[in-house]
Amino acid sequence: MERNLPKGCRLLALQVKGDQRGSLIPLERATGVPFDIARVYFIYGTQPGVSRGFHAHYRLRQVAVCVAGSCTMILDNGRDRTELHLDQPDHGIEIGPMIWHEMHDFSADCVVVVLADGPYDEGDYIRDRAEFVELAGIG
Ligand code: T46
Repeated sequence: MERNLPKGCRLLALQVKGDQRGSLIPLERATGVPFDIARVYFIYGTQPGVSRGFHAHYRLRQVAVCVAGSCTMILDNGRDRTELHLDQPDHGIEIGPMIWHEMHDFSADCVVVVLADGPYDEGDYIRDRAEFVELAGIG
């Protein structure tokens, strides 16, 4: 399932613990999360036609998992943009530092769970794309 993603980003195949009752996916270092999880947040109830993100982080590492519905994730290192359709709860997307990311095409039932390796810090966000491109050293 490896795709041509920007450096610092990866598709993670999450281990499904299934039995006759259904499926369960544990998320921790031992099952492939590439950092110690410091924070978890959910994105849901985003209206179709609304987009989110449009920023990069200086230091934060994250893994996003679309656990219900679907959306599109754009990963962009300032030069190359990769578009991923997220609709599988057993696929995680690692989003490294200095990756501009956007989310589009939310289905009404979309729920994205995001794991982060640090606390919420508005100072870690780069929300201006021109500044991001300059900092990424690509523009
Ligand atoms: C990211 C993408 C994938 C908090 O108070 N604590 C938190 O941990 C987070 C993530 C957000 N917030 C507040 C800040 C805003 O007032 O929640 C509000 C919505 O956050 P934001 O506009 O940043 O949401 P998105 O969907 O554009 O971005 C989020 C994350 O913020 C971001 O780190 O990588 O999802």
